[in-house]
Amino acid sequence: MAKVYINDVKDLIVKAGEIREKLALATRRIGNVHIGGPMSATDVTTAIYYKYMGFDPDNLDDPNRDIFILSKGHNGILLFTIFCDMGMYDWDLLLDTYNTIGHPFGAHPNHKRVKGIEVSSGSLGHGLSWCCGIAHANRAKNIKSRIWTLLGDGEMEEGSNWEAILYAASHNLDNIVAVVDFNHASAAFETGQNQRWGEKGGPEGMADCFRAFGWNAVVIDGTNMADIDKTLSALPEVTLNGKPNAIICSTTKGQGVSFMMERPCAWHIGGFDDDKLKEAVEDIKAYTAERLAEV
Ligand SMILES: Cc1ncc(C[n+]2csc(CCOP(=O)(O)OP(=O)(O)O)c2C)c(N)n1
Ligand SMILES: [Mg+2]
Repeated sequence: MAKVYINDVKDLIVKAGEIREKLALATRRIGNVHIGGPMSATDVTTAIYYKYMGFDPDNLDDPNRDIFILSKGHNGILLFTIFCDMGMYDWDLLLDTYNTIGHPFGAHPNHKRVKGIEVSSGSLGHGLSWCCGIAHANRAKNIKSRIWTLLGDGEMEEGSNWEAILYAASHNLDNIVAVVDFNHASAAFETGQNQRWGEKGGPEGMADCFRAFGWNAVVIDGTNMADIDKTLSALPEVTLNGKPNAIICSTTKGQGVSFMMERPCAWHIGGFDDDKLKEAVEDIKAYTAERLAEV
């Protein structure tokens, strides 16, 4: 049975705040972690895992389950934190062993070593191709679950994505949902410095590119849980013969922590000392309270 852990938008906002605080703590304890991307992707990933994909740690082999592929694999700490929050792993074990040889939690997720990880990732630009393969296999078995993938805006400059995007639409793989965390920065560049998206540039331009390749595409405020919730609940039913769906989430790298949002490229990877941790946690609490007040 597909599980819904959290239904209410306010409760999803609270959960996203908790996940961000845990990410901040992880950044202090681990010392050096990809943090800007996980912070910006927290809201949409929380909504997907706790409400929309029916994620069930006790039924990870269920052939009818939804599948989530973290195409931007460098954000693995976000999934590991969610898994710990769901009780699948011990939180202290994660923080004590992260990125240590001989232990399961690498900086990038390893499918062979961490249950819940469907596909090992880290080399950018492959999630969508995986989606195409799994989507075909499911269609052959008449399985109508969704195949989700989370991509970065920088990652979208990888040409392999666009092969998969063209392929998915050509083959009517409407069981695929591509979620792009458009946080306006890659590792060292503001988005748009390397490549401009369509006529308009930015998230709207990227959505036009998806549409030109035959997808349904929407741009949403990826920091607004009510928008995220509305969009995910309105995804068209899977028919196994329609258009794939793209959701471009406009966010800021480091979302929720002002010193990171002010210098997004400086916070692709980083570590906190005690002062930075305190500042980050205070910010996250204030940010979460503001978000709650809006709904
Ligand atoms: C094929 C490949 N090229 C380069 C890298 C190195 N790299 C890791 S993260 C990153 C930037 C990714 O930016 P984005 O997709 O926007 O991710 P986010 O901002 O969400 O962290 C790069 C270039 C990689 N992991 N894989
Ligand atoms: Mg980015």
